[in-house]
Amino acid sequence: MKVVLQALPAPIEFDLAKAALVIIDMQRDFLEPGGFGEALGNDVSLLRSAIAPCRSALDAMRERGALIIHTREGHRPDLADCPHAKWERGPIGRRIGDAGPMGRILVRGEAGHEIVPELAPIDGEPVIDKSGKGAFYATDLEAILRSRGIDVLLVAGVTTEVCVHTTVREANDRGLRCIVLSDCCGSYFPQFHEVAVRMICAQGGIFGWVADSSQLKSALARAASGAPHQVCQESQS
Ligand code: TIU
Repeated sequence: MKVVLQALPAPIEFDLAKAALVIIDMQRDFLEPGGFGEALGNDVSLLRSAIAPCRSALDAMRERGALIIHTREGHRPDLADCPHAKWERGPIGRRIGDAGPMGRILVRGEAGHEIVPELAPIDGEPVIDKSGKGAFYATDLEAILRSRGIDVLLVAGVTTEVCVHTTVREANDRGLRCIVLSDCCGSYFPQFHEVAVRMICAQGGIFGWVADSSQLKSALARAASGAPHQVCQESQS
């Protein structure tokens, strides 16, 4: 199915069969008190506004049978994959691997490592466990995308300027077209979110395109109905 999305800096057309929704690190460790995000001194409530738009994009893509991929940032229980330079930057007593109210911070298998219930993966949706900020670093994400013939990523998740940006930059360098769904992303620093989103689509779309969940839903509905595509570029706040 051909989809035309009214994105910035320009509308983008793609085949839904070659597109995947990638939801980055919507984990309790980042979104709930007591996890890694809070240990770093952040107000984790700032990320929660991304949950409902993410769910809406997720439902729309699931309904149409599109590929959904979830990622989680975290480490092996023995921390063998956690570089010392990453570990030592946390506050003493609340570092990666330390015990917290949601289990050991940023460790696979612990409660804090799970994706928030609203966005929980369902059977058949690949979950990529990553130790870095980018979802391509030391993972099989690229192999999964190539084997399914994916050339467009719709990207959501947290945080906009850290794991979303890193992943989009990695994907862009691999020749994938990335569309960041701005309302489905969030940051502990609202000003960083705004600037990070603008950076992606500046300079004619230096790393990719930006749209939001309602533009995605309209584009999918329009494509499914066979209605003619809108050619005008809608303004976006
Ligand atoms: N701290 C912060 O903004 N982000 C991270 O540590 N990881 C992700 O963005 N997932």
